[in-house]
Amino acid sequence: QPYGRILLTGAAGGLGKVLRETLRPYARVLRLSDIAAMAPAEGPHEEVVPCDLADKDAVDALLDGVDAVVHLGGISVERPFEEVIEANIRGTYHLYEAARRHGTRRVVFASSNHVIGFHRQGVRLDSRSPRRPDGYYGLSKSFGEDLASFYHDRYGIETVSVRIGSSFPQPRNRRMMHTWLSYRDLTDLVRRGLFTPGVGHTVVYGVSDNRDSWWDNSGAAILGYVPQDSSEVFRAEIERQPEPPADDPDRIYQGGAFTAAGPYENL
Ligand code: NAI
Ligand code: 15L
Repeated sequence: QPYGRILLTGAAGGLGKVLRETLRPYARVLRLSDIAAMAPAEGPHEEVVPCDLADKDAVDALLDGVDAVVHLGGISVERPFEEVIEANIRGTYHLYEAARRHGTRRVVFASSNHVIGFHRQGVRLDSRSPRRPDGYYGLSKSFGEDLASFYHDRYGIETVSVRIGSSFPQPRNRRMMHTWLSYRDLTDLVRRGLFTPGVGHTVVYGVSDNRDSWWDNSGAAILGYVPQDSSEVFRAEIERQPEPPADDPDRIYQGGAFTAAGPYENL
């Protein structure tokens, strides 16, 4: 049974453009929102509503009539705290407050592997492993997961927080052989996050069936998620790239180069 209206934040972004197409069957109306320009609505099944997540009143209006949210909007790479706090920390708070006020019951939150990014590569983690954020961006996603937990305990809003690995058409480097999430598996995971009953607040890894994964995704069993794709088909191509030197963070930490960004001073 599709939802009446699903809100997709970050609709102008890389994953937003993908899910704009692939989530179509799951709602009578998809409300598409971003601070950046979006393609116009393609028909009555789409609404295009520009909004800055940092604007509390605008986000409140955005949630009017929304049954479920796929929350992708925000800063998606490591940036100075002053930037991250607006879209990701205030913005995600605004979203949950508006969801509470408007009776929205379900959120799928695009968290990130950067909440655990300072764990070393090869260490096997599950969804209960201690978080080790690798920057302000990872910290903001960690906050988002805690916000989801709080809004479930306090107000009963259910969330699936998906710690997305690397979701691109194909892996870009050796690290992403471990972290890659295909668009097909992403869509399946988001769909399950929207429709599986009784998830409370569930944290899962957004990763395909890659060889040598660092993540035990048994926490995703509640969703019945069984990834269909694997980075293996790209191995020969990716392994033509030179191996990074042994001291390159892309070879040491699960979060790769994000662990080495900053410091940000004299802004
Ligand atoms: P993206 O950067 O292409 O899309 C994010 C969108 O959020 C952009 O279109 C941007 O304009 C919008 N945005 C930024 N600030 C905003 C604000 N103040 N108000 C409203 N909208 C704002 O990122 P991508 O790759 O599509 O990722 C989507 C989500 O998934 C992000 O939350 C990202 O952190 C998360 N994610 C993505 C991964 C990936 O591999 N693509 C990996 C891990 C997490
Ligand atoms: C992320 O969180 C970013 O949004 C994405 O652009 C990639 O860098 C990804 O993590 C990754 O770790 O590969």
